[in-house]
Amino acid sequence: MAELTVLRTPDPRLRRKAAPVRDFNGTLKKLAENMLETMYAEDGIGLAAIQVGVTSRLVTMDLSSARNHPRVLVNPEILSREGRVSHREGCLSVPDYYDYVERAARIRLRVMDLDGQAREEDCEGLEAICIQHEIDHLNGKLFIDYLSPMKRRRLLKKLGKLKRRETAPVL
Ligand code: GNR
Ligand code: NI
Repeated sequence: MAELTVLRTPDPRLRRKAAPVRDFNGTLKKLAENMLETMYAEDGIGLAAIQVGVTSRLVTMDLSSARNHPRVLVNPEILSREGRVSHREGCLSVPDYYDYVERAARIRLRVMDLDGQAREEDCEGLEAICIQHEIDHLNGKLFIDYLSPMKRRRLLKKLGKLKRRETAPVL
């Protein structure tokens, strides 16, 4: 297994749209394993392939507190949504920023496993929130896109400053 590098905003690669997985082969399984290792190393509850620079509709997740329930979602698709909830979110691609995002409280999901076997399931709570966050990644969307224009401007300014400081030339 190998740990992968997680891209951070404003990396334009986070804005690409991922394509459906069509080849259910060893390369896919290897990528899923490496994504799980990366997700655990970074203490995330979910990770989308887009975040490690791969434009495939592949997501890993583990919502258990013991971190021993790895899940792999291939080509996840929301069939229907119900209700609204607001939850404080964070993102491995947006370090050190957390804020409330409103999403559907319950979703019906169609998803495939690593062998291409499709099934449907109903999700709610943190699981439903995390899946919506990850599917957004697969469509090039970040949770900070939902912020009010004022909050967004403030955050982008802060990120811009951090970036400049990191790359400032040493005189
Ligand atoms: O680790 C994560 N925590 C989290 C908390 C609330 C809502 C969504 C998430 S996902 C995030 C990991 C991540 O960036 N996945 O894309
Ligand atoms: Ni994220």
